[in-house]
Amino acid sequence: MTLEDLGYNIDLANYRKGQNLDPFEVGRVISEHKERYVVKTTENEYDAEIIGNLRFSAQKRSDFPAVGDWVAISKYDEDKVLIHSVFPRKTVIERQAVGKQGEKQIIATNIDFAFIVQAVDRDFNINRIERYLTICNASNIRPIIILNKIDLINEIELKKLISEVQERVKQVPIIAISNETKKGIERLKESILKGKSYCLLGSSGVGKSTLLNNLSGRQLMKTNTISTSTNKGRHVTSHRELLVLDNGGILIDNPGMREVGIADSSSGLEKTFGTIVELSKNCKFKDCTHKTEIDCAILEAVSKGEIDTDSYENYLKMEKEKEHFESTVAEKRKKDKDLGKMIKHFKKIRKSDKY
Ligand SMILES: Nc1nc2c(ncn2[C@@H]2O[C@H](COP(=O)(O)OP(=O)(O)OP(=O)(O)O)[C@@H](O)[C@H]2O)c(=O)[nH]1
Ligand SMILES: [Mg+2]
Ligand SMILES: [Zn+2]
Repeated sequence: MTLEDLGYNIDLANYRKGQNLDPFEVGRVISEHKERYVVKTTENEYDAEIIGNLRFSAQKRSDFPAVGDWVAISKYDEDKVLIHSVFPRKTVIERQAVGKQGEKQIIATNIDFAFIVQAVDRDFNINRIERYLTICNASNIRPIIILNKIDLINEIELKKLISEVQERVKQVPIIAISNETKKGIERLKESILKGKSYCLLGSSGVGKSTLLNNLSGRQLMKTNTISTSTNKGRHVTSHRELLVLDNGGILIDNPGMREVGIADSSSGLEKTFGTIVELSKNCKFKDCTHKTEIDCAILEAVSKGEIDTDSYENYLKMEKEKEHFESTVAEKRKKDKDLGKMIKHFKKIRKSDKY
């Protein structure tokens, strides 16, 4: 195995040189669990921890290594390494951290393509597809929609679902598969490119890990073996994991996500809802909210049926989440600044007290 097999490229090599990181080994983070990492190199998989300096200088969660990251490491034991630094990320797929307003959680880094997996049974939801598209588009990750479990429906039902998706989501490939009958798996396998990194996204139970096992031809990931009807909402995959397939594709499995909150994804929304954003330039008011205003180009297009009503509502909802995220971040910054001022003020008083 070479570093290139893990996704290493010329940009990373140049960075390594520029930063004088040659004395260190490099590897890729393939799993993360509570600040313990597994780093894969050409030779081995190591248990890894970050050096104190890196922890000390980290200001936010995203300064810590994440699955998909390239890191500079040094060996200190047979199969243990220390992480000294994280290479700049080419792409980051992230969401609003669950339960932590104004904070982001990284799902994976340095991803080229994302498989947005939905099962065609009760999981099917185009609003949620648009949500995943938004977090992919925010970082130039190319999305591919996978409709799984097509063994559960007939041809006509499948055709209907596909055209429903195509109605709202333009220019994103859709691949229909079944892990059960293996239909579509070969086609999907052939589309996977050597040296490119793929991330599997989707709710719990849609069959991400089963798909990964099918693509690799091995039982690498634990999957849900209990009947799904008695097993609602139980996650089987507990953390992210990176695997290299025989055909050279690099795949990252994820635990299912219940919430895909939008953070500061302006560019993601713009790209996902291109028509809506483009049309908004024709609204009469510059700060049009597209809800009640007169001469709103978007409301007009919705009433004419040129824009799908569900898509419009979904866009407004995510736009609101984005604004909420941004204002929470701004508030936090202001608080920190005020606190800083206060500390300065008290220091001054204490100083003058001495005399
Ligand atoms: N009928 C049918 N069942 C499938 C298919 N693919 C997966 N399953 C079943 O769906 C269940 C969940 O599969 P997993 O692969 O564990 O799902 P997951 O997306 O990895 O779930 P989390 O790890 O919890 O996020 C298992 O019982 C699988 O056997 C399929 O194509 N058809
Ligand atoms: Mg899984
Ligand atoms: Zn408007």
